[in-house]
Amino acid sequence: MADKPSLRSSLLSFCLFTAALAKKMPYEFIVEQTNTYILPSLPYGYKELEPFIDEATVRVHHLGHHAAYTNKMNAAMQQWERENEIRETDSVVEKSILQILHRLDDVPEKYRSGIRNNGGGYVNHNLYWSVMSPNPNSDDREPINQLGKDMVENFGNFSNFKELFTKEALSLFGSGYVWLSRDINQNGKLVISKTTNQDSPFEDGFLPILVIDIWEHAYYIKHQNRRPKHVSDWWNLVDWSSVEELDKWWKGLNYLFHDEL
Ligand code: MN3
Repeated sequence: MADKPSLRSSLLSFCLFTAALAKKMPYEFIVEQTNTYILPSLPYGYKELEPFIDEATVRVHHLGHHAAYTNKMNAAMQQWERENEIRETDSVVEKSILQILHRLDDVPEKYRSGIRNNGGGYVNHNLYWSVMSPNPNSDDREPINQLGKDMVENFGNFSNFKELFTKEALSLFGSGYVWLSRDINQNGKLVISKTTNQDSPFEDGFLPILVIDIWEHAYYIKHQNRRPKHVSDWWNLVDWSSVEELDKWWKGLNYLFHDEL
């Protein structure tokens, strides 16, 4: 007679099952302490951002560009870890990529540009995917709750904020990102900033809660050189409840940015 599964093994399978169901948001990966990061899966299907971002763009952006940054960052982290393994007290794997980018000057020069470009590329894309969601009916979306209030305090009203953010996105020269962040040096004040290439806002002590990717790879298949169209389409996809979740998530992680890092 076959044994009945014990309570303990039933519980264990249940936990494994629910853990598999509770999918992590892409931003949650960036605080892991490891030298091998994985490409997060997207919180929506490749087609689901249509009609604002087409399936072909999302596929190549995630499986091509984001995957390449992930692999190259891991290669750089592993090389750094391997070559420094003798210094047990300063192990790379004791810091997350986020902490490393926050203190980029501490990275030995030999690995710095690899980590800046590919580590930045990994983290920036994890954030980018996290704050969009499908909006096939073009519903109006605006921040509410505390973020909505802070936005009024900082920018007067939501449409002023949108206008300022759009202006930054259209005026950025070359490739980069525009961010809305909390400035940890100004008591969490909301700030709009730009970064070029794959630089991250962490170097400036900003905790990003919203980001648009304005590299041409983010829109060229659909819009060719029409960046304004990419920006106006993207506003439809911004998911303000995800932005608020990310904002709350950072509040729980403030300790990561204390000086003793
Ligand atoms: Mn990109």
